[in-house]
Amino acid sequence: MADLDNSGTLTEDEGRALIAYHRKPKLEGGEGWMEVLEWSDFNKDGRMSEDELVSIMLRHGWGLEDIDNSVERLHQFAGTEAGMNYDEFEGYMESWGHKNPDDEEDEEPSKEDAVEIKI
Ligand SMILES: [Ca+2]
Repeated sequence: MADLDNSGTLTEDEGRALIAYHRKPKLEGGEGWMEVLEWSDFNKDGRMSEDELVSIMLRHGWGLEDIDNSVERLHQFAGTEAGMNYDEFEGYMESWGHKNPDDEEDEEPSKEDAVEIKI
């Protein structure tokens, strides 16, 4: 994953990028899916690859069995060998029964507004 130019070795820049990737603050949960995809997207190609999925899951404490299942599912949704684009990632997340927190946030203010009107 870190070998961005597929040269078989890590350049200094690639090494630094890998270290930076692993030092990034973890996601706390509740992030929108676009943010999750961007967090994982090491090579910034707009897609979550198998390596990137494994990395983000390891980093967030998932077990190997969960990671295996997720990788298998990634391959069902990924449109290319480079991984899932946002639309595919959305389908992947929905297939686990997850809802995008970004969508829920859009709905919540309207409920609060309704309460305010009653008062
Ligand atoms: Ca990527």
